[in-house]
Amino acid sequence: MMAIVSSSGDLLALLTFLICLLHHCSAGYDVESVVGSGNLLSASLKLVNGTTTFGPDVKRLDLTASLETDNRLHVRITDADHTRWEVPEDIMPRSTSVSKDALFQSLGMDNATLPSSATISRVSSDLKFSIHSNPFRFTVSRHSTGDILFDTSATLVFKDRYLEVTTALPAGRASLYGLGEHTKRTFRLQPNDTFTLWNEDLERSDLLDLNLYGSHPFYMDVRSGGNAHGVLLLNSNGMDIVYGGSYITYKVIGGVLDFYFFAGPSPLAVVDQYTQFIGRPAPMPYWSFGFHQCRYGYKTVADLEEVVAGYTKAKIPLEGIWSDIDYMDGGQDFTLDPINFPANRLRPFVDRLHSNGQKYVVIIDPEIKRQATPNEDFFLKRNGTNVVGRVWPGEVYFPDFINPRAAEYWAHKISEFRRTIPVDGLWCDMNEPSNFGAWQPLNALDDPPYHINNSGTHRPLNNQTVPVSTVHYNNVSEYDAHNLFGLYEARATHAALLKDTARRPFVLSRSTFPGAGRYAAHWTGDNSARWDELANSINTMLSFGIFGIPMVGADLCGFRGNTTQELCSRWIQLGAFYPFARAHTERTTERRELYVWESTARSARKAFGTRYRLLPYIYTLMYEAHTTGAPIVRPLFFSYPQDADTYGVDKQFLLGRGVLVSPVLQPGATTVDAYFPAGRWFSLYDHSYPLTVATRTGKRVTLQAPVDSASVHLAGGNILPLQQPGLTTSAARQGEFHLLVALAENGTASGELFLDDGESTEMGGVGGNWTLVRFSCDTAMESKGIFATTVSSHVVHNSYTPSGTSVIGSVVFMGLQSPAKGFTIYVNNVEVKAARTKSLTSGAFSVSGLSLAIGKEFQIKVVMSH
Ligand code: MIG
Repeated sequence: MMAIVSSSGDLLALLTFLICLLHHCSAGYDVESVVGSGNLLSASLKLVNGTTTFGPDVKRLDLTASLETDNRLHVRITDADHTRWEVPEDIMPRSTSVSKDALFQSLGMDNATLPSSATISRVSSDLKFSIHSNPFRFTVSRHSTGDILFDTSATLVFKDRYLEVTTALPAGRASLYGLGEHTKRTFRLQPNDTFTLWNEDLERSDLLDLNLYGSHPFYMDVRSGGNAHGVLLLNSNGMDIVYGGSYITYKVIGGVLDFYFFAGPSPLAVVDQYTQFIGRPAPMPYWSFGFHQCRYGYKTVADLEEVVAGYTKAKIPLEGIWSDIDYMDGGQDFTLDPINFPANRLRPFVDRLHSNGQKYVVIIDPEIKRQATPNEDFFLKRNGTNVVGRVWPGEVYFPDFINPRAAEYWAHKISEFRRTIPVDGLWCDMNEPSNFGAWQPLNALDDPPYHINNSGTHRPLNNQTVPVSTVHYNNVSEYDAHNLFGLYEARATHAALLKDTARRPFVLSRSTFPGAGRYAAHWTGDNSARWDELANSINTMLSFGIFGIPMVGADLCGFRGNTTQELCSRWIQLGAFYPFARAHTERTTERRELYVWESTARSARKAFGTRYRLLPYIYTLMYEAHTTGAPIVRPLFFSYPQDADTYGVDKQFLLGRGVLVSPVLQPGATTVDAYFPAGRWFSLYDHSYPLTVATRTGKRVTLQAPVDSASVHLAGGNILPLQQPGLTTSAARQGEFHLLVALAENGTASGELFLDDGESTEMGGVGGNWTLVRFSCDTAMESKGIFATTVSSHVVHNSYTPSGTSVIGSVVFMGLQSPAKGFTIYVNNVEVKAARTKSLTSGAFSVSGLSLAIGKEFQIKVVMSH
């Protein structure tokens, strides 16, 4: 159904004309014709108000708008007469855009007779698109509330290498998150900032708001009241996004205006819809959730051995030891330093690691030493010859990962290397791509008319990378595809590992773009050992959760510069809750492996003890991320969207739905000011039940900060599956399970446990061996003064055979009616006299001595008499 928007077009045109007189409007367009039906609309736009700044205007534009699903609206504006660069379908599959002609044909309509303003919507969708004329502009609104989500101004600029569009925001009613990659002072975007997107290696990531390694033109907008939506501009060209509080202006130097709107309305629904489109996060192997140690400057195999032994001796968990470029021969990929890392020394070391349940990961860089390149034609080219860069090995060529033959070569090299050293994962560094050399401009591409705010100084695009006049496979220019380089390399590396190992790959990538989460984890790059960096790491981590890359972390204790024991201890305490937990340092820094100081060792044992206890829960969150896009670590508003006071909280975060982490982020602090949304909160450590926030709006509380751990609280209503900690994840997986049940006010709680072997290529899915169990808990009054609390398991899927032998040995309940005079325990309605019961702190109670097979449904009933 198509409805005409009854706007007084003439009045609008007059107004725009007057505004233009005042503001020197740049180009604008008129709507010439519109055609559409139900969920599809197409319009022709004609230039009415041209300018010459940044080049001539495109005269005629085509717009298509389509409700691709109930939750996704696609609006694409491009040159009507010439094809333009767009993010390739092979890396970002999507339903093909409908051409206007096809639409006309299918409707059997004649373009000239159509109205000039229209709306598309459908009953089942909360999104509504309206096109307005003349001048042309469009709005996206939310049916159910009438809220206008996107509202473009009449100024639309569309030139070959400069596109500009502005949308209005209700200032003060819209909280925005996303638009990366930058190190930001707050997670919520601050107005009057420009977010530049151009993948870059600045050699440090500790400067605020500068464009870093990846580009994510995606934001989530949470409106007061709690409705959220997402907006993606699917465009890989360089851009400045100006956020003014009451507006956003996109200034893009190429491609098309290709917007996707995700309806939400919950924040979790937004990431679900977004990752459904860009691709779900890759499942990460179980082991990757262990703790990792790395350093730029482990110069010999003996260095690695010493570090591994140091961790064992200090009884601190160590899952993986990593090699930076030190292992390479002259900085070359797939080679070994013959003196310090000879195969006959490194291989036995790696074999020993493996037999000890530990892992080895190495760095690779996306360039090949010039003299060592194969005689094949898949390198980046400029002016007909291979681009000669300068990176670690000296003069290098860059494989063009857009070319399938480069990906094949990569797979071959990786496989060959793994025959010598069976590395467990690969770490893709320098894939912006980074380059130390400088370039002379070759053609106009090298100097575009509009200079984005690269590095905060409008630095040329060619700085520290390959020149944008470089040509890729299929004649694609680096100017257009630059921001995709890391994504393509991550894909090639993931495919190579998958093929060689037939196991779930682990790839860590520095450079990312929407969709990179399908292949890789991410770390925040070259941060610094400073307190502000510790705090800012939360902002980047939360942002990447929204970007569909939930496996993310910052280098614990900081990469650049020396640390202090206090900072490093606090960093361990926070970093133990990063989805990806790795300590890594720069080569000139003093050694700071976590066992070096007694204070950091103590923090590490405590914090990683908690992390490893939580592994079954964290891994279940990985499954949730893989199937629904839900970030592993989330901002508070994901669970409490109605509570506007959570919108600005970024000194705390949630692990999953209900584990609230409140770390120390300041030197000398003995307390933490923490925000608690409404509900009941229990200490994860001692099961105490410190507070009920009864108000609808939550409460600020000053917590005593233990010296060796972050404060962690569990929200009433949650059930966590736990195991005993161990020095490796495989050791921790051997023991029995425990359930931690935190009852909500009304006596209910729920949770999940996902199990598989931790390394099969699929996580869940048809034909895989996996088990998913849902736990739920209820409380009812049996008779006067007698309450029964019952935990039931529901086996959703059960094809992972060890689920028959894995057992739940104990259950801890928190938030029971207290104090109870006596307890009687029933398992599947039979009283279990052998069960040991114990009252913990007030209202907490444990039942142990159980042996409940995970793969079998059960019911545990605790009857309390008062
Ligand atoms: O220019 O391989 O971000 O983690 O240690 C430095 C050396 C290149 C940058 C990475 C960092 C790594 C370092 N690399």
